[in-house]
Amino acid sequence: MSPLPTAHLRQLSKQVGFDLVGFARAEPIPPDFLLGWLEAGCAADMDWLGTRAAERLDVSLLLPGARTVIAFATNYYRDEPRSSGSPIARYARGRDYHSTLRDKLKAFRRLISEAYPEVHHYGSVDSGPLMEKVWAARAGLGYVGKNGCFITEPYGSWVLLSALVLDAEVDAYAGGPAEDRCGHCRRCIMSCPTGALLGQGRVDARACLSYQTIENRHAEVPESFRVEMDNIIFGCDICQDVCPLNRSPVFTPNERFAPRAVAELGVMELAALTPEQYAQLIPGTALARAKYDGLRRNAVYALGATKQTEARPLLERLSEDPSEQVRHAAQWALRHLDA
Ligand code: B12
Ligand code: SF4
Ligand code: SF4
Repeated sequence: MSPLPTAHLRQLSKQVGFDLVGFARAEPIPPDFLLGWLEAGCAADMDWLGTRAAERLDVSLLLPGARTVIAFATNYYRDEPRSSGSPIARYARGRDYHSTLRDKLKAFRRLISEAYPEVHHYGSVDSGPLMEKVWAARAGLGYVGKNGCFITEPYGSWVLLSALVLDAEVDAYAGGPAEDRCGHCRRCIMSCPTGALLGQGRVDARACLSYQTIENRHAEVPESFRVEMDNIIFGCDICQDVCPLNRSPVFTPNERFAPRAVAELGVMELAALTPEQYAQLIPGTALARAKYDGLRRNAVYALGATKQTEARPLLERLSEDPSEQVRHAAQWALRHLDA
């Protein structure tokens, strides 16, 4: 089979609405980045990152005969005043990005199958066993900054990634990651409230508020981290907000990233969320991952962290909530108000 023309693939990528696309050879990934990180315990309890490590490191285990990985980046930056003070990280304020990216990838795969029916492909968005930052770097879309995020020239780090593995060659491959533009800057490392950034783009998930507010649904958030949850309820953008390479964000016209009504709520309103409001506001957004009690628990921590005395009546009510995690969080927040 002759190599697929990248000019045509770029055109198809644009047609389905990806903002950046690049091409990398499907070579195995040196294991140290992932295995060293897992061995150091940086994955916290996200065991799923280790269980499919072999596939993450070698895409030919996902698609026999893999030759090429196409990496895509999608800009999600929106800055509507009504959501500017939201305690929800930017990427999660609109429709669930998984479905937005999955739809684009599905459309791209359909076009590839029509144009090149003999080519097989394996696609993944976020939760699949693909190291998306590594592929985006190899495909020349940017590089991994000291804040652990993938930084592109046109959009900074306000991009979401996805990737597609093909069992065909393409006619041109990128020469590797873009030039590292961090230089001597350490702003993100100094600004991370919980010391989660270890240098060289390594993130200790155990200490990252993004992990604690989204993935840590079973255990309590350690007290030394709770006190840093100032206006942080789902995800954390601090190490991106302080980055000088994010100073000129590009506003995406993609309506699916437009903030939904939930992004207009403050911490107190989220702590007081009723099951009816939850059912009305949360389904279809990424916030559903934290579940009803997880979201309220986080909001309650945030009320305690900022010692909001006007929240006392609400916290007293929540200290008798049927959910153990909300109850414990409210009892802690009340103690913290008085400390
Ligand atoms: C697990 C995970 C998390 C964990 C751990 C974070 C981490 N940095 O590992 C937690 C829950 C903390 C998290 C948080 C966030 N996440 Co997250 N997360 C992932 C996930 C599922 C896997 C990441 C992973 O494999 N980590 C293991 C480490 C060892 O690998 P790595 O992250 O790729 O980093 C190493 C390599 O890239 C290597 N490297 C760097 N350059 C190069 C070049 C080459 C050639 C090679 C070989 C290697 C290499 O060095 C890095 C450090 O060792 C990816 C989706 C995916 N399938 O990839 C999303 C992903 C990384 N997350 C994403 C997002 C948006 C976030 C948040 C911004 C959300 C938020 N606002 O709260 C935060 C950012 C926190 C931070 N500062 O990084 C986006 C990143 C977008 C971007 N522009 O970078 C991704 C890609 C999801 C997506 N589909 O878009 N996340
Ligand atoms: S997302 Fe927040 S807690 Fe995590 S590394 Fe960045 S600044 Fe630190
Ligand atoms: S804040 Fe500075 S060190 Fe951190 S990612 Fe941005 S440029 Fe790099």
